[in-house]
Amino acid sequence: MICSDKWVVQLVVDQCKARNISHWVFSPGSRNAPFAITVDSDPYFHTTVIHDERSAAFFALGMAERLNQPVVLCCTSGSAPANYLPAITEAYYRNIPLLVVSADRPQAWTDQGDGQTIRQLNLFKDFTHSVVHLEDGPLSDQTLWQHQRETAILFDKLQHYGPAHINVGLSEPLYQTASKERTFERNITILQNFSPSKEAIHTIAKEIEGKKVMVLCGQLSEDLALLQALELFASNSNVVVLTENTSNLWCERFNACIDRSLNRINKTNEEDFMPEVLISLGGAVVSKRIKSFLRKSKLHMHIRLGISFPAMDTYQQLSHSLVCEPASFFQALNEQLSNKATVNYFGKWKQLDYEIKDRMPSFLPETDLLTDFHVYQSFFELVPEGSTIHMANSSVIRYCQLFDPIKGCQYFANRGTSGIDGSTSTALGYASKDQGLNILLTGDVSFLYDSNALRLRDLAPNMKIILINNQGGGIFRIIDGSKDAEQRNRFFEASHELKGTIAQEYGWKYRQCHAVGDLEDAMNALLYTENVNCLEIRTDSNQSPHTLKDFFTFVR
Ligand SMILES: Cc1ncc(C[n+]2csc(CCOP(=O)(O)OP(=O)(O)O)c2C)c(N)n1
Repeated sequence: MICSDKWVVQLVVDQCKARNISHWVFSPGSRNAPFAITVDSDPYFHTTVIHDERSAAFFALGMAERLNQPVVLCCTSGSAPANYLPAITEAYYRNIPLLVVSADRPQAWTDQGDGQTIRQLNLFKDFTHSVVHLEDGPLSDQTLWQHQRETAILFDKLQHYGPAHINVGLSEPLYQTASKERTFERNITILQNFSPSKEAIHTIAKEIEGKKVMVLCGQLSEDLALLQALELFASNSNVVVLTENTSNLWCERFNACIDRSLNRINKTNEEDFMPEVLISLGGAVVSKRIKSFLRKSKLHMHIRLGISFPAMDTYQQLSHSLVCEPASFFQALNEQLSNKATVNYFGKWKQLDYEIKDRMPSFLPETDLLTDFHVYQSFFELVPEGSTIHMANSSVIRYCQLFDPIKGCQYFANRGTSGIDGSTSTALGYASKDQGLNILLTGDVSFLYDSNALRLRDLAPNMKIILINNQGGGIFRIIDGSKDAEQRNRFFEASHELKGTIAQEYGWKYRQCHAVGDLEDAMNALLYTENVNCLEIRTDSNQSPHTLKDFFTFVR
């Protein structure tokens, strides 16, 4: 079959076909020629041609009403799409699904005196439920993902709510054709107010039966109902539940240290560990490794659960978003699963976890210098059950993911935007309304950034601070790229000689620790006595990344 050689044009047409949208009303012009060529060459489509865009749009409105399905309006650039506005306003207030596909110059040419070029992107902004701009250009994985995702969501909204607009920047030549070699369709279904009815859950239960299912939990508040439902769901041998400490879900069957486990998976065995079905819930996931692992996996489906950001496509394969409480989803699913042992996906992941757990205690850093790793190792051994742990961003939260969460502790971090600017203030604000022991683990840059918060000590007398001073942004010695960059020291790590003594000036009972030999005593003094409530631990910034690397090698 012949089509325009422009892949963005093929993508829009494929998306229409995938959703059974077959009626197009064209108004003649040059810029929209690639659409005319593509649609006209496919006998699946029904086309009507009307010169006057104003009339064409009302004509399409009538068609959509009679057919009870979306109709596409396609015109050239300039004042042409502006003439669609009256009909679009009518459609908007009556929920009639008209899709405007307006051809445009590439955005770079807007307001540059090129013929028939106006600011058309926002023409229908107030009277459509979704506006997407696509741009002609080389086909890259990232642009394809973005265009497919944005249009998939737009089509989902079009069918539920009414008019939508796709503006397409196209460059010349416009009339060149190609033979159709692939389809660019992608479907995302977003079910608002999803209620886990028997029928809906039955369909999902059938889809996932016998498949490798991974549940990935991001940041969540403690939720007993969810925990119980997930525990039961995890008893299926084809299910693995991955959590992070910020998920605040603890169960022996879950894998709570994702990076530690992924460290043992390599190219030769990764397929065995990749899921076929992904169910994700909660907010941000800390592990970068799991994100790239899942983007590489060939998912049969990805179901996203929860109320916020239903269209977020972190793993680039979102297929269904169910806007509902995750606990009620798993409760309903548990009632319908037969729990037949078909594939031991759980065992594979859990074995990794157990093997690492066995090896962890024998890892002793091969250095006399005090490193960041020593601090976390000691902290997770000594921290009292039931504490509330606040983690500042950058390497602190990443190190904390390497240790099994302590049962009964709660974990918090500003992972909405991962800023280093307010971790101390946030932790103090939380502690000021909490009765129990609150502990903040922070790096030196975050600590100094938010040092004004130290004045708030009296508002949260139950707060203890552990400042891990590696004399700069230690994270930049760990992450690929920055760790070897010539500019690392000055521009990224921004190393300094400042100390946390400022805490003393605000009345904190401050202690310093410089040596491995003093660590346990200092940590105990902070955690178990009234004598210290701010402990600064000076670690060796050169040695720390090496010890972290040694750890990963040791538990591989
Ligand atoms: C407001 C803000 N500015 C800049 C950054 C970029 N950034 C991320 S980590 C980091 C350094 C953090 O250093 P530190 O708090 O000492 O933690 P470490 O990495 O040493 O654990 C910076 C500047 C950010 N996340 N947020």
